[in-house]
Amino acid sequence: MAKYESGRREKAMTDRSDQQAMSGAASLIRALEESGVDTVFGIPGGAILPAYDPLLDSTRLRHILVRHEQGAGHAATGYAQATGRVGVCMATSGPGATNLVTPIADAHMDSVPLVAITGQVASTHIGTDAFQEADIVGITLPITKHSFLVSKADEIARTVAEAFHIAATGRPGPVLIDITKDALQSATSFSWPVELNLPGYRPVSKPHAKQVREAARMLAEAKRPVLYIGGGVLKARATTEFRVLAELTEAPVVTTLMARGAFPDSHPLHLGMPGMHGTVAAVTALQKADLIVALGTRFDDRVTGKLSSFAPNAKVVHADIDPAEISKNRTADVPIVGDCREVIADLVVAVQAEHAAGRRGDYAGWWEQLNAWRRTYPLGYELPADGSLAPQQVIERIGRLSGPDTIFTAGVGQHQMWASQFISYENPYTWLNSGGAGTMGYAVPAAMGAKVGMPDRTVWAIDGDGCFQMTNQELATCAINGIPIKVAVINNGTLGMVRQWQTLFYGKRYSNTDLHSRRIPDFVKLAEAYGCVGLRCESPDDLDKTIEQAMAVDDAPVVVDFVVHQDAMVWPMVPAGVSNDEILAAQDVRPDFGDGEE
Ligand SMILES: Cc1ncc(C[n+]2csc(CCOP(=O)(O)OP(=O)(O)O)c2C)c(N)n1
Repeated sequence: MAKYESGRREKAMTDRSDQQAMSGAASLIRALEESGVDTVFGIPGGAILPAYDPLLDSTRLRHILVRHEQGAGHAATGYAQATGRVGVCMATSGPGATNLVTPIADAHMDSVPLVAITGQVASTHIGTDAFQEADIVGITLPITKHSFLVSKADEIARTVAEAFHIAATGRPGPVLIDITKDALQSATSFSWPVELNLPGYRPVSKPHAKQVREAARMLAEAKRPVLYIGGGVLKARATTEFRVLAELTEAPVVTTLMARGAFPDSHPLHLGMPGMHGTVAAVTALQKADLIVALGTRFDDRVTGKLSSFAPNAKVVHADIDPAEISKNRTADVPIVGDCREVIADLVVAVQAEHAAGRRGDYAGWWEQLNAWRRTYPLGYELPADGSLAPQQVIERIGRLSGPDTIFTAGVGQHQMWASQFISYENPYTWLNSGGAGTMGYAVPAAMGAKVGMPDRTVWAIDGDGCFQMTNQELATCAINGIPIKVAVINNGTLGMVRQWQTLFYGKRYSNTDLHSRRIPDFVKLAEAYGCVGLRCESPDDLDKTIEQAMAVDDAPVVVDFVVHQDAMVWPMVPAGVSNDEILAAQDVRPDFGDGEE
């Protein structure tokens, strides 16, 4: 049994008192306070109502009343991704709880620490199809790291402590606490700290030294290595250690969609993002590598393309905190289970030992090749011939004008890929997106959560006109609660990414992708209706001026309707299910790798 240490240990200890009598609901609020929570996003309703009463008296918890539970969930994950702390959301039973399903699934796919608290009908009513009954534990079982159904007041505080411990340790993830109404209403006695009772939950953090030494030896022997890093490097807060490793080895680095910002984009060792819309240099480096050192990443299908043809000549070192990831998709020659920060720190020492023994990798020829690919196939885009706005240009200028400390969130679609490609991420935790689930509607609530967690930072949501229409009701939450986010709606009037696939793979038959959102709704009026500043930009001549106007507003949320050209496409591209060897740098442009495969 482990003793739970809260994020605010000192506070918890000074406030500690033995065995206070209170309701289960009050014990929930106290346990959240003692766990270091400062913000809860949620909406009340019948089953969770007892918890909202003591919440009113809490001076340590800020509850932000959202407009839809999905907004609460994504706000909590945005908060968590920006701050590194556990995000918390709360909903009532039945439809309140099921509205949390998408953000819980999203957090599960992207390993985000989240505690979702739901009210449940009284324990005597469970299984009777009672009003607003839903088996949310059952529904979310496959998409949570762990879930609890609590039907006794005495178990609430310990469950909260366990939930935070599970969400934040090992591979982070969402934990559900479903509490019956009678448990919230019953009397209990509260004491803190509590003993955790989690038999069998012991995530391995310390890597095996022999495996780490083997990885260092392989790095010294390799001719064409690649350091392939994923979101795990950010989750482990290992970016400083990683930079040391990269500069020590001088091996090229690729950062997945979930790892953007983990290594500065401007760094000469950085080749950019791999995968379906990765740079030619990053995709091809992995493809032609003789050694891939994969750190906190999971060989996702969007990275590997057709798995059987992925990096055919590479040996693989794979380090991950979750043993289930190792050799899941690609067999690891050297498996390392451990926390990325510890793995990388140990790897630095092992590589130094190799160097001291005169064994240092010689990658000069490799870099010559990589630099040639970088030079020949840089990321780029064409400006529309009709003088209208290029979406890539809008996103690039927002990135340039807002500076390296700005936090960006994105929806899902073309704008998400362009935001990953054309904004230069120099610092960790500045890029938040829904990578694994690809959840449209993530950007606005996640930006809200990020801004609440990091109030001194500028937060831009780069959103599509489709995504924006899924969760923009949280603008009301932002306006009322003084959360001045900035939203760039990249308005191409269509479900752009789907349209791109229709253009390329369905003979330009545009079935149900036209949103008509240049006409309806009027995003400027919508913004104003929600108490935000609304701006519109339709011409490149007004671009910088409009962004600066949006930047100048710091006391209200701002929405900018950027009316952009409809036909822009995301390049490079590896079509789904195809080998990464088939990457297209642009439409009909197949790179020449000098190996006769043109
Ligand atoms: C909730 C949800 N529904 C459907 C999809 C499928 N999908 C992926 S991208 C996309 C289009 C997004 O359109 P928009 O927000 O306008 O962004 P754009 O691609 O035009 O930049 C759709 C429908 C999804 N990812 N998520």
